[in-house]
Amino acid sequence: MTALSPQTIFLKDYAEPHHWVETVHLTFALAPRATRVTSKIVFKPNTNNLGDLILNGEQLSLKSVTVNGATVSYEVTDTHLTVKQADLPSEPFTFEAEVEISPETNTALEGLYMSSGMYCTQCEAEGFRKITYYPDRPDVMAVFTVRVESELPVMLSNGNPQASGTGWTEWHDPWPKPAYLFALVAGELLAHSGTFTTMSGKNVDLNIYVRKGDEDKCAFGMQALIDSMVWDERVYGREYDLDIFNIVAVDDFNMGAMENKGLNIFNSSCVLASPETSTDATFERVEGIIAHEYFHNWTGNRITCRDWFQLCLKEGLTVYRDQMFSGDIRSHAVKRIEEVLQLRARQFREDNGPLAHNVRPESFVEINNFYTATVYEKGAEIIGMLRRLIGDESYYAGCSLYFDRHDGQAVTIEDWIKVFEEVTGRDLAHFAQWYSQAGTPRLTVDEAWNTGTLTLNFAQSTPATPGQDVKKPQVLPIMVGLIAPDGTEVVPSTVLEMTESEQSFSFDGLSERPVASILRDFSAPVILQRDMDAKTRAFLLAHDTDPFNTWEMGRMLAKDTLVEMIVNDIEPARDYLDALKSMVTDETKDPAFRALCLALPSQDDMAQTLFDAGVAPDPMAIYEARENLRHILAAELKDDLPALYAANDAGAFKPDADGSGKRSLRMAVLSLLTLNDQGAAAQSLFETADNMTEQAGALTALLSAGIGQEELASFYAQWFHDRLVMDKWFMMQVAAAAPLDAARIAKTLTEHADFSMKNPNRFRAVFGALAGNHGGFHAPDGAAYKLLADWLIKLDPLNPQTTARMCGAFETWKRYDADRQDMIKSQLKRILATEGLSGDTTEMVSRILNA
Ligand code: B3K
Ligand code: ZN
Repeated sequence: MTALSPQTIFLKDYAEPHHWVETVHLTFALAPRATRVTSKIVFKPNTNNLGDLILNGEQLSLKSVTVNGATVSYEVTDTHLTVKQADLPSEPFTFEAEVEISPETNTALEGLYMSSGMYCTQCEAEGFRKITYYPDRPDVMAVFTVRVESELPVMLSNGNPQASGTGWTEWHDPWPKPAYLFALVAGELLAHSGTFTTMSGKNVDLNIYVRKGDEDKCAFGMQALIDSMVWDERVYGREYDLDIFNIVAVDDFNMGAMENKGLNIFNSSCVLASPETSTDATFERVEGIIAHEYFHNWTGNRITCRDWFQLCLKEGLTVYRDQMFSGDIRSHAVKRIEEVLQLRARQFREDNGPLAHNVRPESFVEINNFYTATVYEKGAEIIGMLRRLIGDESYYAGCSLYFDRHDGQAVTIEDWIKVFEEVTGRDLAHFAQWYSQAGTPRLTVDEAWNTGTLTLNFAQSTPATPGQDVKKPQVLPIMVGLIAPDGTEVVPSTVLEMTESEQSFSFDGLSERPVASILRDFSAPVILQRDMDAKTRAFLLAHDTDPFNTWEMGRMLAKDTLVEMIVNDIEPARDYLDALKSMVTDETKDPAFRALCLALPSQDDMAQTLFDAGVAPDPMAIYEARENLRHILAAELKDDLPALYAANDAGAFKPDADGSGKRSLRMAVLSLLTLNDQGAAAQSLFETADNMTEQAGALTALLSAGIGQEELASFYAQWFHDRLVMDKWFMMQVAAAAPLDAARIAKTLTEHADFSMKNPNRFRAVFGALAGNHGGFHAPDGAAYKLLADWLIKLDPLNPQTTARMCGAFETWKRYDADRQDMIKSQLKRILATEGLSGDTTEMVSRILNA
């Protein structure tokens, strides 16, 4: 046996496997600590690359191996089983093995494990190797037949049910797939069922399987699934391809959900929803994630990735598709603003720190560490830019060609780009650099006016990122419109294509000097640095026809205001206060949009903004300025808040865009109102609310104002039996804590009887909230740094994947003063020095430290 030593894998080293797989038969005799997995795999030597049979396998207790029914000599290490080429037939052969595994003790939640008495699996990216010996790589696609044996009433796997009897069920998946899409579930589950008729008239049975007690939280998810199926047929012409589509809700899950063929497995927090227990944000997330996993059926499953470096091929595209879907069924303007908020908060943060990497990375140690905002969200932005550059018609023609040409294949980014080159006749080599150059471009612009002609002089540059010192100019689609001084739009949205470091674009025939609205709809993922006075921003805020830029002007005014307050102790400018007031009280505007305008930039956003401007951010000063501004806004809007609060009562709860928009404005208003009325309105709403959005909104408003302890206790008494609502209870207290209280509150919560680090949702509720409470995480005593490090060290042996992911809390350490940097570094070094630290966490901490 050799030891398991983490190895760096490189994109450039890709080679086809020595063997392809034709069919797989698996039998699972389920038992909590001794599940027997019997495999029968037909291998075919790959004549392009002949060699030994190399199978992955980890934490397996091997019982037997045969080839064509006879014993064979083989070698086993902690990670592989190898049979020498000389000992194998040169024709296709049948490999059989029997292994034993222990799902009950599998706390890493990867492979086959148990959650609240049910068996379930998570194989992406490399979990199948913890189930049996197999070439666990996405380019090996095969047809699977699976037999499950147990006493449990529900036994599921991929594909269609084929046969069943007492104590067993057989499933057959006719579509070749890589092992990462394998899934198995068994348990005492109830189904919420539905049906769907596809565009060619095929009936599909739909089920959401849940534990008893959750049956009444499935209706919304079922409707979202049906909406997604309709949308993918209508917009992309993609039809579902099995007789059945199953979703299962699981409590212990490392991420949101997983797109296993015909058997999606969901974190219960991302599929269950009811008005009393779920907020509007949860409803929206459930809808988006159900759509995302369903859309993977074509972008990911029917067409998959050749290797894990191509992850963005399926993830970026599928995020883009789910964003389009959500925009279509909700509001494009609101969704786009939310997407950009998310992109800036997570992806720009990543791109501007030690973890910056290409959308298609060139090396990794642990692929699970690359399921990042860059791969997902920047990956989606690339698709959006491509569509802007080539237009809708070419975009859909390229997608159709991609689906036709590569169905059933494991492909690369080059294959994806090539279809668009073919349909447009364009060379997209420069554009494709978005996949291989990390970092967020800075775009500057200055304007020149000369009798009737406005010239925009753009310059772009991208700061160095780890391992990439020299950056080249990117292809940037810059959407621009021009507004005349009287507020009319004289040039509608036009896409300028910038390809050089410096480039100018002119608009002539103008009678008066217009104001340019630049980067409409956030047409490229860049940081636009544009000198603009408050008056011009306020002008665009009032007159721009592009909703994204309208919001963006308000946001820039808010940021400028906060910067002045933090750095120079200057009171907010009148232009900002007046503009905000007129936007928030403008009843012709969508309430959801007004709520977004009222929301202040986050503390983390302000820290990055200051750092970009060359100022080391002081987290306490940021917190105080932001609180101060909240009080100033509450006073400015004193007369408007009660009326706005009353006018935006959405009435009976419906989780649609209209209702949720009104509630989001109402809750944003309540948060300020609470600063004026000592919590009277929030307390009364807390008592009477019939939905979680308002109940939790009221509680958050109280906690953020430093009150609400009684309500917090009564919330617990009302909901202690509901694990998903309890996650909110844990999260809210830490998220709303004042800086000097946050670590203490988080620590007390870890001592609560309902805290468990084995459940990723609960762990994230406390520590995700702590890391997200900027002032609290960066409190001067370093208590939060230490507390998080203590718990990461405790969690790592149980669940390396979640531990590694949470290390990202420290990724911004370079922004802060020397004291904070030293404190963070010493915690990171302490984590790194932990005996037996997982490869996942070692890779993350080392990357963060080597900044
Ligand atoms: N493909 C999965 C993510 C798997 C993460 C593995 N660490 C969910 C998704 O993106 O749809
Ligand atoms: Zn995905």
